Amino acid sequence: MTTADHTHVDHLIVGAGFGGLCAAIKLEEDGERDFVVIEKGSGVGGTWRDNTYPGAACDVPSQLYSYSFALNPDWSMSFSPQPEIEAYIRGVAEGSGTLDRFVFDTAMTSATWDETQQRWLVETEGKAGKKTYAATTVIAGPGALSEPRLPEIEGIEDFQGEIFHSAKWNHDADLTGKRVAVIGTGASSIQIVPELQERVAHLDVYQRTAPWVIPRNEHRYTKAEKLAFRHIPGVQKLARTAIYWGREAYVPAFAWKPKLAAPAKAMAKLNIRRGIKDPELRRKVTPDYEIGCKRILISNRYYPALDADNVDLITDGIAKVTGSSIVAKDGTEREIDVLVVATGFYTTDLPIAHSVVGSKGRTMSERFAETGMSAYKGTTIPEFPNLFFVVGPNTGLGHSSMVFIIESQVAYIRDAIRTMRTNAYATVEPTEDATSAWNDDLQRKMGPSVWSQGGCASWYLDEHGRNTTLWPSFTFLFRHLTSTFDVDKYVVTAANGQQA
Ligand code: N01
Repeated sequence: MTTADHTHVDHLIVGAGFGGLCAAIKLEEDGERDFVVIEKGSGVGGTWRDNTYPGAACDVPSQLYSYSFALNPDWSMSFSPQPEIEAYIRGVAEGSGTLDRFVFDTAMTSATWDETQQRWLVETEGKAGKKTYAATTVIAGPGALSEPRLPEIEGIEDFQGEIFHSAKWNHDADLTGKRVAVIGTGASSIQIVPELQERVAHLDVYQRTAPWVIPRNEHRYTKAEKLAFRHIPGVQKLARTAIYWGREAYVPAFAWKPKLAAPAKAMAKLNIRRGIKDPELRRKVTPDYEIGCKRILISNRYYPALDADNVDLITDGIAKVTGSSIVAKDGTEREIDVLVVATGFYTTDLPIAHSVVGSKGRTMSERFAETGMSAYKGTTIPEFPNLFFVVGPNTGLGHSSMVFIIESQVAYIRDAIRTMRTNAYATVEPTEDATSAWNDDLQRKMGPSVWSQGGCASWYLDEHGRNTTLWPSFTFLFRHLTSTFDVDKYVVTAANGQQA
């Protein structure tokens, strides 16, 4: 329905990545067809559409990195390259019958709770201009790793050569035979570095903190395996289940008993010895904190690339960037043509939180400044009625597939919407008590874990050192806790505005 200045919809979904698409498909299945998906990019895929850098691939096994309702027997590798994942998501979207309600190249600029209408007024801006939606619910799936973070380095804005972030790769820039620098040594960088090493004249890699890198146990699926996945009932599910439980077995090591992580650490050290001959370089790349504290990376090619003659690893820190060079803190200046900034994303200061205004008239980030970034079950937040996050606070994983978490959250949201329909509730909003109890318990579990106490700084932690991004336990537990909408933990109102 469209009134003079608003288009009314039952549900407005923000983002067309794995999360937003899953929500759209499941709403459709429930007959909740009055929804719109607002997506700032020009297609589905989220992070898998944006991260097209050379070497981009998943570090979670392919079998786990798909929806449970759309298994893919055709993965080519045990860890999928980015183009295959993007194509997979596109294929699922095209087969879902929901794409007619996706609005691409359009960003949500603000969402404000309107108490009178008991709706979200969502302003959007895109190719077709500005538009306001009045939505009963907002399902926010903007992604936890979607807003590139640029480093604050003196002079970087004056650099005259090509400069781009890993998540915004400039494919028009020909790097062949160039002098290139990469800042950062996280998951993106270690995939980029081996690709660039083969192509550029010289590569400088600026490492602030060494990552733990274990071997990538890569396997190309044979024709026979693919046929079995496709035609023999249960084979692919079995493979998926075995990998799932293998991953869950990491949790006790990282969450409670760091000694159990010793084999992973030994594997990573062996990876260094195998990949690097130079003892000084081996020393530089050996981390000084517990394995798992930052995301554990996987690569067979990163260390050999660093050891190549045309690569320098610089660990002295960056003093400044000039028009054509980087000056390290020891004063050494290195001329470059191209600067790749692989410095990660805004994770603990979610950009969307700045533009969502709740029932108390303050933004979500103003609330978070007081409470820390937190939600009830990673999904709902007091003051923000009828707003549901997919991949919200403390739902990230250091060990397994986010698609599992996404499906769990979407199941919870579906049940919430069913509950609202069945009981004619106009609004649902988690209580402050339930939210703080959930988060106190979560932080208690997080406390002793390597994700919080592993002796490193990481994107998991906020500026107070509090881990607001990861789920600190088994994923099956998260699934269990989100299996039904627990309305008793919510303040609910009926359509007349009275508490129900
Ligand atoms: O980003 P990061 P990423 N000066 O934040 C350094 C997922 N992912 O894009 O460690 C100098 O991990 C920073 O140094 P330090 C995955 O979840 C998945 O690589 O903070 N250096 C670090 O080395 C991953 O964890 C895949 O000291 C600076 C690097 O930049 C997440 O995305 C592939 C700096 C940033 O590493 C993010 O990975 C890629 C500065 N001012 C990514 N600022 C898969 O395979 C930052 N750094 C699925």
